[in-house]
Amino acid sequence: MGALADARLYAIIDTGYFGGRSPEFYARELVAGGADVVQLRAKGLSADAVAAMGRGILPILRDAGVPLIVNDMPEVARAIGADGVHVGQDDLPVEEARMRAAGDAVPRPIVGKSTHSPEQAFAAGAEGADYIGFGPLFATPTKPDYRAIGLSDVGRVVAGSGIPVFCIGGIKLENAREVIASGARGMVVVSGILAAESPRDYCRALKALLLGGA
Ligand code: 3NM
Repeated sequence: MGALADARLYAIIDTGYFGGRSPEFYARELVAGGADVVQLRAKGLSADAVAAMGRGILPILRDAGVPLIVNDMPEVARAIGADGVHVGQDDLPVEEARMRAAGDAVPRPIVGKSTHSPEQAFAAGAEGADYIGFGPLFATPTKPDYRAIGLSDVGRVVAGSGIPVFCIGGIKLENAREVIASGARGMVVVSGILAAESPRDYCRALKALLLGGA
């Protein structure tokens, strides 16, 4: 599996954006486009439904060495042998999430945490998170109740948090350069990728920007 420290493009298979295409389709596209980490996010679905979806995409991701993170549901991560779990500010503490997600297949799961201010970002590092999401940088319909925090703190959060930081929220190809210029090394893109006619090409273009080649 690619080291989290080297991961640049983090994609989310979010059931809210499927538009008739399957999770397996997305998993193949994301892998082909160079996504380094993939999360499964299925707000409002039952644990069984999320587990079934996870089991469908896990072999595709494993073959490519791309870790699968399950949003919010550590027991599902454990049941399917996913690589980790992602929690929000109002969810389980990091160590409890890690304990619940741990199993024979993955004894020390990755735990990521959403953060929405520099204070939360630094606290998540101290709490033992393996990585953080930092955002939403821009207003986004994918997380409608959150205030956009802008780019001004990105540089110091990336420099000071001590763990990988993935900027998130309203990032598209059109503004990715700006995000990178503000200090981002890694980013999460949801609707931009999933709604693209070719998610694979969209990922490739983002990855090229992140690697400084475009
Ligand atoms: N978490 P899009 S913003 C899932 O700030 C999520 O914690 C956020 O989706 C956070 O790329 C967000 O479609 C939505 O804007 C990101």
